[in-house]
Amino acid sequence: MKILHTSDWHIGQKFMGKSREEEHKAFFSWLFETIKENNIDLLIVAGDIFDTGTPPNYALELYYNFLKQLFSLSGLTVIITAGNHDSVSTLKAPKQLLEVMNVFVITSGNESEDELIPIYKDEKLQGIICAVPFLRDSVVRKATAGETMTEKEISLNKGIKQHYKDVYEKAKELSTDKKIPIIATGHLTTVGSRTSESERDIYIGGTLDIGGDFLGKYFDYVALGHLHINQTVRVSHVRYSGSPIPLSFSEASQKKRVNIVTFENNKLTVEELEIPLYRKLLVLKGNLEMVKKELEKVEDKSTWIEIHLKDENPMFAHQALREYAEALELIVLAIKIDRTQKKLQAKELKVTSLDELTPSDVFTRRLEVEALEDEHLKEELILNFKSVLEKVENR
Ligand SMILES: [Mn+2]
Repeated sequence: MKILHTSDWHIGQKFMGKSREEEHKAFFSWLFETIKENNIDLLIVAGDIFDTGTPPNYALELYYNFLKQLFSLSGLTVIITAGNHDSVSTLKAPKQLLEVMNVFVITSGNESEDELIPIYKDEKLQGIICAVPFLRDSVVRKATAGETMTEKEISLNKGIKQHYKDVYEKAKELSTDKKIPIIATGHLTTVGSRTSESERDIYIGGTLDIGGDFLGKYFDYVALGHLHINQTVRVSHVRYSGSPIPLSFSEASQKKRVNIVTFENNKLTVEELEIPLYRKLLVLKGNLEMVKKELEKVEDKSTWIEIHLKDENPMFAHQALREYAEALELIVLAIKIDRTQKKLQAKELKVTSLDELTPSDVFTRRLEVEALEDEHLKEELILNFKSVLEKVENR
């Protein structure tokens, strides 16, 4: 059995005002060819299909067109699980229709959904997939009034672990002794993994103590999503595929990959396949003269550039760089002024654009303006805001 594991497509992402449509199109056509050439039996997408709960129409069109294209490959099964960015209802709406095309969509992991998907080839059972989506708090934990944050954390951790144990037990039953691989998916931050700046914290105040060793104990392979860096988590069969395109400038230097997972006579091999980069993201650092020289070296005019400016005269340098980049026909999406500069005036701080901030960032910054001395109150406010935000985002 050959599996292609990918995640965090974030179709429809608006990146500092720019669309990622061309990059996603290029990725999908590469992915289609890759699936075909490698004779993939199963495609797993481990969450965050769309960037927001209400994706733009072009994003939905890309998604459905790609699924339709995959349907032309006979014998391919597709498993799609929801991430924290996805709206359960948006993903779920075409669930039954997609099943006709061998595409299985798992959105919440609550009792109404069957997370077990047996994979057959030539009428022989090849493996069982425990398709676990991003587990929302309400699915794994019964809220009790008056709980402290620590108590919430403990019961959340317990709930998630229990969920994985249960689904494993069911898979074991279904496999009835045959030595076939049992594979799980997941959308979470695990202990011991590396994060980039663009992944949101997904559980309110929740620090998970779930690591690769816990998941690896039960399953023969764990296809994870949420983190955008391709990596293994403590054991070599628990992995993140990472996102197919860089989703923030902090990911500019990362190689993007998918995992090709092969089980042959119960032996596992994983190949990390590099995805060709369609558009380069570039971060340049230094003072006016240094950045100017770096800009001159940029050959590919389609590159998206972010500048971290550290200059004696930031206002002047900022304007000069804008003009210089324009003359060179380069696309500079943001110029950030280094805050450690001495004598930085308040009016010069207006360099961060709203596009690079999450709602939580905005709230935290607004809070900084208030002269709140009670640190505890501040924390409570942030947690309450996150809780409201989660409800809005998970609608
Ligand atoms: Mn995510």
